Amino acid sequence: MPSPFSLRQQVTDVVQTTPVFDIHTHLYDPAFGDLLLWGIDELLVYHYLVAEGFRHLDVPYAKFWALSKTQQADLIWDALFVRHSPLSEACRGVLTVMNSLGLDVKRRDLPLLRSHFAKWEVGEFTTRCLELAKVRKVCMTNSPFDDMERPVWERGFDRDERFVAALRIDPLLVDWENTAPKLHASGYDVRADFSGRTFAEVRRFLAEWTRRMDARYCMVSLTPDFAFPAETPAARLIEQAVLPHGREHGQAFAMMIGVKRGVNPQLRLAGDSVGWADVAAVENLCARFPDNKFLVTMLARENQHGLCVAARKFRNLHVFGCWWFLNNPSLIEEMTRMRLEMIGLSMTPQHSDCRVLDQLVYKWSHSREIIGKVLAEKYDDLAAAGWDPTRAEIERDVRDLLGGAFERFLQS
Ligand code: RAT
Ligand code: ZN
Repeated sequence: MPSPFSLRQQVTDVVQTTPVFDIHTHLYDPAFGDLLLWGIDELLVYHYLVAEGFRHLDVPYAKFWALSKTQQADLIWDALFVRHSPLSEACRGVLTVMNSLGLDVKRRDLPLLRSHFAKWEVGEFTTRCLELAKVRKVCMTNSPFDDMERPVWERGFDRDERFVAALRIDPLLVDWENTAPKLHASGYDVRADFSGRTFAEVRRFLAEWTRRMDARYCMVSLTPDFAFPAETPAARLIEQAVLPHGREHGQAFAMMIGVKRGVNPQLRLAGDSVGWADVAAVENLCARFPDNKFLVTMLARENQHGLCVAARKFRNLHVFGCWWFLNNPSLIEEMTRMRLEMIGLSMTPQHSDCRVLDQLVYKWSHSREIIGKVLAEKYDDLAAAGWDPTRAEIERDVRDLLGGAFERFLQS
């Protein structure tokens, strides 16, 4: 039997070194050009930091947004790193990135940090970040409704095989009234009142974009009041278009539930909030559509236990990630422990949700630290019960947690 120390050491080593498939990000294949964000200024104007920065800034919102990105970054740096210590998770993340890239953060010299970034070329920097974070594959978030992104898909490009696609359809499900006319204008015979060939045409739209993107799954974010069944456009479209499409193409449907969009619109992307949602909607979908696969993450801390219980009832439900306001060490630890205790290894404890390439480095190093710690405790408990986990078993399990279980679920 390995000593507790060496068992812990082994688990930590394996978690630190196993390459991860990051199953939800907002990063782009470098072929998308400027849509792939990277560098110190992008890190500083990340919306998590904008929200925190405004707590100290007394500049009017409109004035802030009228500034250049560099000027905005200057203000955030000053508010969150110079005038206060950068203790929050998002602030610490910036330091982890700089430090991992070998840059000296001690000098608190933003222009110097900027000058280091000026030396990088995006292709090399992509490889560097993926290597440092030990990320083997990144799933993008790809919207056919995005006017910047759509033309790139329509033109076609050479895919970087490290970046895979996910078909994001929020406007279709949560803003049907405004989306129906747009679909109609682009050649789909849909009607706002769902009459005629509407559902068949939405399926044609989903199938065409799935093919064009080679989308691994289809996804949406939903408000806390999401209900199923319901007489809402979202529920009707899910039942009559998204799920039939999923069954026909063997494609999972990902739901990110619990976001309240724009509670403070002045903050733009940083202005969204959280609300408790009813897990019954997820259970009803899983029960009624056993031939569909559902990937679910929920935003409210209070929903995590109910979601684990649901996953115990339905094998067509795969729980993933510590999303957004949950992506903090204390909550990742709590959620990872709860999930391991309730559903074992049949889940994906984390995704990064990165919007800036460099963030891969901090999001994964911070998460690996916690996943490793919780997992080590769990193997210790097994050892105490007379079960000797072997290195090969630990490696197998960690591969599962870092993307393997997810890939198997998609293929099942
Ligand atoms: O975490 C985030 O960056 C949010 O702004 C959202 O993008 C969220 O992750 C989402 O995918 O809707
Ligand atoms: Zn996201």
